Amino acid sequence: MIPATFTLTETELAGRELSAERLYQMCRVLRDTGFVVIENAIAPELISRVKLEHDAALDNYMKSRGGLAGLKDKTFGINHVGFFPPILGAVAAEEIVANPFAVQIMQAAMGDIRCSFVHTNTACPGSGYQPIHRDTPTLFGINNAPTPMVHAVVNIPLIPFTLENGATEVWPGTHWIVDERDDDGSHLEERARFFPSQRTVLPIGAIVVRDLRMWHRGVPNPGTELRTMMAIVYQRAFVHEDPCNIPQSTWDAWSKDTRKIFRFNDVVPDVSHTQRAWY
Ligand SMILES: O=C(O)CCC(=O)C(=O)O
Repeated sequence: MIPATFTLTETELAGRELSAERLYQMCRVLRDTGFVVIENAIAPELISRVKLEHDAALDNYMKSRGGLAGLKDKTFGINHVGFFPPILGAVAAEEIVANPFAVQIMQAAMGDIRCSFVHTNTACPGSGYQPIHRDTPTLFGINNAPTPMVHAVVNIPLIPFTLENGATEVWPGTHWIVDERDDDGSHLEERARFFPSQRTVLPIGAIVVRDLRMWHRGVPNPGTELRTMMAIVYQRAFVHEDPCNIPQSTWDAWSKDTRKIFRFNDVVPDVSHTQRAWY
């Protein structure tokens, strides 16, 4: 188990809420290391439904692009597929897109937040190493002083993540390293050789809240099963990113609190709901 891991108590699970003390601890771990893991935040039955629906949508998408062969040289790293699943059904469940524990942590860390996109990363069998990267540049390109966290991603594994099937590699503490521009990433590869990394070994039901600046990479999945994680990106509400649109039926099913996080997103009839695609 990775050190930055917490297990929810029965009381927290029943109340869908962290106590002030636990929230403080989790936010401190997130601030210190760049990520925090809750190992039992989501019911495994819901993850099974998300996986079924997601994999069917991913399969359609990949077929429409000629499969892995058609995506060759277009993905970020060999056989690493980035996909925007339709925000419908189990994928759109509030436990997934506005997980109460993740939201509590992110709101404590960043104040008012919005969600710009709902995405997944799949390390397909035969995947290679991605370049070490951050998912966002530093705010305003400021490279001589770290700012507080502005963007966070919530990762949710759809199968257990193991050392054997391609658990993401992360470099704790690197969200604070902002002394050089890293537009081309090459100095991250060089510096990471001298910096300890961890693999995000995770059970089903886990969530990871990660500062988007943290160095990380997708790694080989030599197995036979797709290794997918949801990657849902949130940011401080004053930061504009092009938001994904939301199908009306999904919007109608959401609570006031979830709608607040998606209030900058257009709501469209279900038939007009289009997710973006990298290719
Ligand atoms: O899938 C992973 O383990 C990491 C993916 C990733 O970091 C990316 O595609 O930007």
